[in-house]
Amino acid sequence: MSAISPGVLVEYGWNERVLALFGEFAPLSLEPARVVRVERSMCMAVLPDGSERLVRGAAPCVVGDWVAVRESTIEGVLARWSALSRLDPEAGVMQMLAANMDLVVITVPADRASASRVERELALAWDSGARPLVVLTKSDLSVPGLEQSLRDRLAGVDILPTSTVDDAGLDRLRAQLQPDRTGVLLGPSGAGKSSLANALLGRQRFATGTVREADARGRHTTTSRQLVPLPGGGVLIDTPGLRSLGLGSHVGLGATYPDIEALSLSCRFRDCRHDAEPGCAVAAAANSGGLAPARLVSFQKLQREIAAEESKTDPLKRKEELAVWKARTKAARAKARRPNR
Ligand SMILES: Nc1nc2c(ncn2[C@@H]2O[C@H](COP(=O)(O)OP(=O)(O)OP(=O)(O)O)[C@@H](O)[C@H]2O)c(=O)[nH]1
Ligand SMILES: [Mg+2]
Ligand SMILES: [Zn+2]
Repeated sequence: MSAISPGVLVEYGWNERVLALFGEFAPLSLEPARVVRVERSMCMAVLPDGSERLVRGAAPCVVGDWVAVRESTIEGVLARWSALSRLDPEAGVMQMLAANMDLVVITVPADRASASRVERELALAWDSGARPLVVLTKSDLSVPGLEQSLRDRLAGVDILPTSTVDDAGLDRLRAQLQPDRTGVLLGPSGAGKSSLANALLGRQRFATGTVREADARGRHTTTSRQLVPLPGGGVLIDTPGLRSLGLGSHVGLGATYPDIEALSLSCRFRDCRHDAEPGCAVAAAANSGGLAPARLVSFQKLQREIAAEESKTDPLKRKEELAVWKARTKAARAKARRPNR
């Protein structure tokens, strides 16, 4: 067995962990490579000598994947330690967006911050197996109190304000990725993901687009997912802003809503949905100011979305869902017949 020489892959995040994962392929005298871009079923991968090559294999690959190749054939995809996926709105199945990240950088534009979108992104980030970091982009446009109100709403999540106008927060973001961590940028179109990538790169590698005057929405400038090494260490994956970020049936909400999870231990019913059940500690907290009512609303929305996905695949769940809705309609009708109570 010849020694593996990772060459420039060190710049692309190669470390002891990847070396260990590559172990099973090493005796086959295959070369390690990292997928830096995906076009349809073909992957562009970077090799130890720094060259980029279109490679193909039996299994689909995704940006961030570590692969073992022979010429232009992928002989194996290394086990992924994290994978960011969303529900594909057209196919109705999970679509993998990126793999082998250590950090999911959730970008929230200060001029159009949506806490409920962040909560959805946090749920996907926690599900990926990587650690989420919320970055408040365009902090030069922020209004006083925005950062604090996001912090309050998101219950203890780290928030890092950044700006590519005055370079605020860039060193702290760099430090999160050094020396060999991979981060993926997630966020709405126009959030400033590509601008942030360019700022960390120190050059205009990615195209950026203006946002619409009227509503500060982006124009979907980025169209593919691309991985780049950062000067000074660390790796970043730029992605297009996605309109739809559906949660799959397997996604849990506990890590995104630890406050609600803790409160729910005091609900009367163990399977309480915090939706008008008697003895609900979560609803009580929302009524008394201990929990932002908007946070509970967005939790319930995501919970319903996950349940709907579950019922599509699990007939027993579907029956349970129907029973709940029947009981609710019955209760609502009974209430309507007794308007004075
Ligand atoms: N004021 C201000 N504007 C910024 C900042 N960062 C980016 N912008 C502007 O925001 C707009 C959108 O930036 P992009 O980097 O293209 O946004 P994106 O998230 O990559 O968008 P998509 O590729 O469409 O998903 C551009 O007009 C940028 O100049 C910032 O820190 N401050
Ligand atoms: Mg972009
Ligand atoms: Zn409850």
